[in-house]
Amino acid sequence: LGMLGDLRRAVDRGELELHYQPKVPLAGGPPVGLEALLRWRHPDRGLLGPDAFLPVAEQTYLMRSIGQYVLDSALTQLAAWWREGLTVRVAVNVSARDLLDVGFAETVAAGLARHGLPPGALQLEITERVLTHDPAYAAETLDGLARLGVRLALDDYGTGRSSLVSLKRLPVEEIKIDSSFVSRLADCADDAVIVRSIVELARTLGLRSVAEGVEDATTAQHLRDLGCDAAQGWLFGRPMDAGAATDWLRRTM
Ligand code: G
Ligand code: G
Ligand code: NA
Ligand code: MN
Repeated sequence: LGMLGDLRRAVDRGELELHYQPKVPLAGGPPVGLEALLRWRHPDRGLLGPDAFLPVAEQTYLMRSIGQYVLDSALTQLAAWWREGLTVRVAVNVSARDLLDVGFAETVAAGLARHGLPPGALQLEITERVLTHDPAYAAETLDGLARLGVRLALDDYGTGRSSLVSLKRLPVEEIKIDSSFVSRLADCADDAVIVRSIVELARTLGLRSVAEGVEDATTAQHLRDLGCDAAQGWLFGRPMDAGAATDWLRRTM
């Protein structure tokens, strides 16, 4: 209860913020996008990651406000970057709660229009978990958004929270290879086989492959050798607050 009350105040007082982590092409060149990652600037406990509070929020009505905050904040930042000529793409994580909202597609479309952004500037990251409540309805909503031009990525691929069924059902353009396979790529033959097969699956289907959790140059080179398109991880950039992400974009684009 304490946590929930704190979190409710946090939403009201604007203690939530988005950080941004780059996704970069392994061949070099400008970023393919930035992933928005939620943080709570807690007055006593410092900066908290989503694992510390989202599982609690997801059980409650608060998740709806949090989802609205995340979308609105990401679009506001994205519009500021576009006005400055930093025409990057931002990826937002979608929750199960977002997809239960009857007006979700309209909310996204209206937000893009209000900020004068083309739908292709926004990407939504989806795990299979967010589809479970009502898969048919969720797929319909995501289909509508994709027809509008919003991009979809299948997150945590290979974990069972993202499977071949979702890949077939949804109009995704990007597969994010789960960091659990990427982190041991150099020392674990099984993980190397798994990553290779996901990269080949993506290539065959004409989708971008993005490896998550790339921490060192050896892993990045393995991924290049496997033909993986892009990477996200500490080697290329930590999640940064909006100011640091803006500096990073100005240096990089
Ligand atoms: O931020 P961190 O790197 O600790 O992310 C942990 C998990 O929290 C990720 O799996 C991500 O999908 C989820 N997450 C991060 N930000 C958001 C957000 O804004 N909304 C939702 N629904 N999930 C998020
Ligand atoms: O949405 P998803 O759960 O995939 O979010 C990615 C998570 O991975 C976030 O919690 C993010 O902070 C974390 N992360 C990003 N880059 C790295 C990295 O290079 N190493 C590790 N260990 N974690 C990372
Ligand atoms: Na994600
Ligand atoms: Mn992921």
